Amino acid sequence: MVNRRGFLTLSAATLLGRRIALPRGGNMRADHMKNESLQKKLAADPQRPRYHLMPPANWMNDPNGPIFWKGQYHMFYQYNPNGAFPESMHWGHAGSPDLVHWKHLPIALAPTPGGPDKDGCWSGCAVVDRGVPTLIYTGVFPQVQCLARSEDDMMTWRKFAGNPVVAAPPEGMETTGFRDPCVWREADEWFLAIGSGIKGQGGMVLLYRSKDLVQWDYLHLLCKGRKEELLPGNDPVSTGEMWECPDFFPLADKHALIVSTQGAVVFSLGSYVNRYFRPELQGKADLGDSYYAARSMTDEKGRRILWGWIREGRSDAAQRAAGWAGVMSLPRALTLAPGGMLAMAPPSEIEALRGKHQRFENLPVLPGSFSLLKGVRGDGLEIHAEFEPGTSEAVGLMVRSTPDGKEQTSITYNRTSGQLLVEREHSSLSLDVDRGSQGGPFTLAENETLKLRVFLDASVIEAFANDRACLTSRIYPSRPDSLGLGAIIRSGKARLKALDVWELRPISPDRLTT
Ligand code: DQQ
Repeated sequence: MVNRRGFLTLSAATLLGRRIALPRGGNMRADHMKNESLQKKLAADPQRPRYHLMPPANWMNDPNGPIFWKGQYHMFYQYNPNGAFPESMHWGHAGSPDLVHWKHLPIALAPTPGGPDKDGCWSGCAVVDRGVPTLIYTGVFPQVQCLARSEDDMMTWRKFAGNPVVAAPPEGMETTGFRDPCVWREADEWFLAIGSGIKGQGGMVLLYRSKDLVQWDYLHLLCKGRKEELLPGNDPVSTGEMWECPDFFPLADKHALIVSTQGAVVFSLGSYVNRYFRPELQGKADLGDSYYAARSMTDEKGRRILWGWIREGRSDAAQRAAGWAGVMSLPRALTLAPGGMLAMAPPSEIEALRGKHQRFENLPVLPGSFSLLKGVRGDGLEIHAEFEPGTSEAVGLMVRSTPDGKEQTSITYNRTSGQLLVEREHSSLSLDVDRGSQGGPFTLAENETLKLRVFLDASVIEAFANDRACLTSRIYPSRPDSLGLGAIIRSGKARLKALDVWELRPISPDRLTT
C-alpha cells in the first residue's frame, strides 16, 4: 500500500511483529501454544546465552543501523522470523535505555513481494533526517539500496515508494557485490559508502553524495584494498575481494574504516582528505573467527560503540533443531590508544549485571597442574585476571571445566609465540561442534602485566586483553557440570596477581514478549 507521502506501508501483521516464531498456517490458538512450548524449550537450553542481546527465537546475523535516539539505544539486526536458518532477511528491532537491558520491538523491515527487496532486506544503517529516523538498506536481488522512514518514534517504518534510491553500481564496474550502505552527514550534505570489490583485485568502498538521501551521485572510491597488500597492525591480514558492511567514522584525530572481508572484521585507521580515506594502520577488530559484520554508533556521551554478530560454531542441523542461531556481541567502546592503535573495552554499563563477587589475590598456581578454584563455578560470569607472565610459556584461564577436566576450554596468552588463544580441543564431548583453536597475535610490552577480562555466557566467550585485543569464540560443552574455573601457568614462573569473578544476571527472562 502506498500512502499519501509516497511511502509504502508494511502489512499490519509485520508491523506488529506477530510473525516472530509463528508457524505458517494453523489457527491462532495453536500458534500461541507453539510459542509457549518454544519459549519453554529456549529458556531451558543450556547453550543459549542469557545476558547477550538476541531475538526471541530464530535466526539473526549482522547488527544493522545501531542508533541512539531520544534517550534510547536502538538496535536492528538481520533476522529470519521463519526459523533458525539464513533466509528471507527482515530487520529485527530492540531498544534499550542503558546498552544492557533490551526490550524487543516490532519487526522494522520485511521483504515486500514484487518490490526491490522482495528477496530480503539486507544490512544497512540508520540516520535521523530533519528529525525523521531513516533506514538505508540493501534490497535483493539484484543488490540495490533502499530507504524507509518512521514517523512514530521507530515503531513502524514506511518504505519510500521510489525505491531503490541507488539501483546499480557505477556503469562499467564489474563488482563482486554492492551492499550494506553506511551514511553520514558533512555540513549540509549526506555521504554514502557502499561495500563492494573487484574480482581478482580487492575489496573497495564506493562513495556517493546526496542532498536529500534520495538522489545520489557517485563520486569515487572512498578506499580500495589490494588483495595481497598487508599494512602494519596487530595482525596484518589480506582483505580479500569483497568488503561487506563498511563503517566509516572519525575517531579522535583519525578516521576509521571497518570492513568485513568475508573472513574477518578488519579496521583501518588513517586520514580522510578530499573525501579519500588513506589507511595507515590496519588490524583485526577481533582475533577469532566468530565475530563478524561489525557496525558502530555514537551515543549522547559521545562514545563510539561497536557491535558485532557472534555466529554459531555448530552444524546447521543443530542450529535449526535448537530453534535459534546467532547472538549480538557485547558493546565495545572504541578509542585511540596512546600508540595510535585501536583500543576496545566494554562500557561501564555492563557492570549493572554484576551479582555475587569473589576476589582472590596472589593465588598459588603450579606450572602444568590441573586444579579448579573451589566454590567458583558458572557459565554466566565476568572474570578479571591479572598475570605477571614472568618466564612462563603461557598463562591464562581454564573455563567451563568438568571436575575431571574431560571438558575444558583454555583462554591463554602464549608469551613465546605472542598469541592470544581460545583453545577448544576439549571444549565439548560432542562431535558436532567446532573445536579448533582460535586467536591471533598479541604481545605485552616489557614488564606489562596481562589483564584478561573474560565474559562467559553459555556458549559465548568474549575475551578482552589489555583493552587492545578482543577474541570472541563459541563453545558447546555437553556436560551440565562443565562449570569449573581455574588458572593456567605453562612451564617457567609466573604470578596470578589478582582474580575477580562476578556472576552476571540474565537480561531478559521472557524473551518471547514482543
Ligand atoms: N549479511 C547481509 C549482507 C551482508 C552480510 C545479509 C554480512 O547484507 O553483506 O544477511 O554478513
